[in-house]
Amino acid sequence: TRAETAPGAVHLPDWLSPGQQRELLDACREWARPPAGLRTVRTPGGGTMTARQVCLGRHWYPYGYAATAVDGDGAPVKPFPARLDDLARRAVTDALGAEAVAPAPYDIALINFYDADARMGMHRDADEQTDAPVVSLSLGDTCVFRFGNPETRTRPYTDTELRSGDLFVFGGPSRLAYHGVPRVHPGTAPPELGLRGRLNITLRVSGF
Ligand code: MD5
Ligand code: FE
Repeated sequence: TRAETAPGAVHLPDWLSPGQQRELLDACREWARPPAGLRTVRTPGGGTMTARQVCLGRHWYPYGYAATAVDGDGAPVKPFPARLDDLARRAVTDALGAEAVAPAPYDIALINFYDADARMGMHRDADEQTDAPVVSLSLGDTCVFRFGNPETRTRPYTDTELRSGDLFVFGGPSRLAYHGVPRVHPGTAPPELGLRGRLNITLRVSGF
């Protein structure tokens, strides 16, 4: 059941099969290993993000991209696998139609890991230099995803539950909307996946 939360913001529940979820989770576990593995993101104000992160293609740090893990161990960032570009193109086609697929290849993945207490404050993703849709894939525990508006960090917003296997695509006028993850529901992951917590994989076109 396709749901258009706002123009260009499309939720496709259960888009990944259990086998695809398993494969992606196994890959994430490999990507999370050092060098340039999972790390805690430090914010310029001296704080830390509660969701931990691993990057492929380019390393995101507040607020830019680098080829090495600049706020991690400094190692070269792992390459962005071509199959994730294929996956992103299929995702955008299914959610928004073939005409919404960017000409440039998807080249960055940000993988966020949320334990039971992790949150993501309201923010916009504006460090990319294209308006190609962002593809978001969820694994593990269910979360509350808060979709806001392009103008303000505050209401109006729409809260949606994202579950393991769900796809969300943010394109068009929703590409620069404020959004966040106010809570995770611990223990709600499909038992057979064997994941405690939540993983979110975003696929992006850098435009660099
Ligand atoms: C998450 N991740 O669940 C979310 C899902 C991030 C992040 O927010 O920056 O890694 S991606 C949600 C997203 C991306 C791009 C645009 C919009 C939402 N949007 O316009 O609402 O960990
Ligand atoms: Fe974001």
